[in-house]
Amino acid sequence: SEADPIFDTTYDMVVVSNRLPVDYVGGDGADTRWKVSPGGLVTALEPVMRANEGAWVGWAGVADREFDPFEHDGISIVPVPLSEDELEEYYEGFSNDTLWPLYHDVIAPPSFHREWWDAYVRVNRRFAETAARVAAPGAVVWVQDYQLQLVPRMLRESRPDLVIGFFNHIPFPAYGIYSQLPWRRQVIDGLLGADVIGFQRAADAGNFSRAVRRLFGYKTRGTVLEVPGADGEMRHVVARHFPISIDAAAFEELARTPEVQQRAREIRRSLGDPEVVMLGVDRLDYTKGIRHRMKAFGELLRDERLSVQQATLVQVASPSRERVETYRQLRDEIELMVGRLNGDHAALGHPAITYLHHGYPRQEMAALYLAADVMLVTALRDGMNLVAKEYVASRYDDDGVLLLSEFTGASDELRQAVLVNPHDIEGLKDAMVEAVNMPPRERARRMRALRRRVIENDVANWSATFLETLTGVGKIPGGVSDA
Ligand code: GDG
Repeated sequence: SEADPIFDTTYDMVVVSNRLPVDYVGGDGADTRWKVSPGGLVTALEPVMRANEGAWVGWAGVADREFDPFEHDGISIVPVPLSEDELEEYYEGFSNDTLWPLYHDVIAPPSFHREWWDAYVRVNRRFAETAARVAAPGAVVWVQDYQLQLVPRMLRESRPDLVIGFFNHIPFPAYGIYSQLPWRRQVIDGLLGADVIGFQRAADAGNFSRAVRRLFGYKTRGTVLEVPGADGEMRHVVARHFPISIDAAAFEELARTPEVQQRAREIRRSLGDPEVVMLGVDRLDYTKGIRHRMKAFGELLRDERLSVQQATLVQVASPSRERVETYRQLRDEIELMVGRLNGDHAALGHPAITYLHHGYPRQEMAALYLAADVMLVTALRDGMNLVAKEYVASRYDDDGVLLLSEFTGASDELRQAVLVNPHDIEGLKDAMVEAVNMPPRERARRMRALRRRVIENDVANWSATFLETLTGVGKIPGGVSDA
């Protein structure tokens, strides 16, 4: 494959993320088949990548396979291989069973294993080396998320000419929690290799800066951190929030198609035409508060504050991280609860809860959003929560109630939602009843305000703001000016 010219090409813009924007779906050689993965990051960065002829460095979603770089839909794809062992230790282990629970306020206990850490370092180095190989002199490299926190430092060491950004999609915890991490200094040092470190909420950036002060004693002024460089000079690193969003116009457009509207009516009919359809859409993850919302709903039925003729709950829980033990346990607990709830409260033709352990196409998601009178987002901790924004973007009819946990990043922006503390089951029950009974005028007033917010700050805005900050910093030697 040395003859492949794409190997020798370098790029002015490089995105690095654990997963590529395409998944390997089978075949070999010339017959290798790829499918665009539906993630929001792809939509966010596609236009930027096309405009800058960028390259995307990441894993193809299948272990023990190597692929040559190739072009897909105007974007250069540079696959990074992972072995089955690395998948277990770096991805399922350190990323999803150490960092994920730790960064989500230890809702589940994090596991600390030294072999997992070793694999994390090794795999981060491979990503960094691959990015360094394809980055042109002075290129902008944008590293994504908690799986790759060591990449910024590794890149800076091998390629001090690069402008390096990092965005953390999940929360950054308070120091009292973060400090449990045996490798807490290495991770922060890894991140500090970047010029700009982005977070979802101002609180996350604040937690990060405090950890930098506590562990390294570096000075911080607002969002600017003073970090010693290789030459003894101070570098300025920016750590601030850049709340991510969605392609709001695309969701609205989808929701406006006759097919989706027809499907939304069908969904309601198939549920026995109840007065109120409540909806939850989450990856099956313990951070999402799925049990809390089911418990609250079950008690409302038990107490006869709601009936199954009046209200039904649809819970889409898309399969996630099924080889991690905590996720298997959670699935069993949820499925036990669903069975009990329906056994106790459902009537023929009137389910209490319709539980769907599937992923669905975007059209079906849009139809579900349109069919839902009340959207339940009860996460115990969530970096942003895009589902909340997708629901709002789909409701071009200015109807529907968003019930939203205070522990989501989205709640910083979506103040007109019915805000809840999901740990407070009584409060959650009251909020659900309030949402069910909300008068149409108030629903419309709130939804209009929510929509304004989501449409104004869409995902194009997010990436533009981040990249402007990054290139602004990179162009001034030594970082941002003191002015
Ligand atoms: C992480 C952070 C942050 C879900 N099921 C299906 C499906 N989805 C889509 C949703 C939404 C996305 O997946 C989930 O995004 P969330 O933001 O809700 O949550 P995480 O997956 O935990 O994402 C989170 C995000 O990164 C971005 O920075 O907001 O806080 O945890 O877009 O619609 N999509 C389809 N079928 C499904 O069954 N098509």
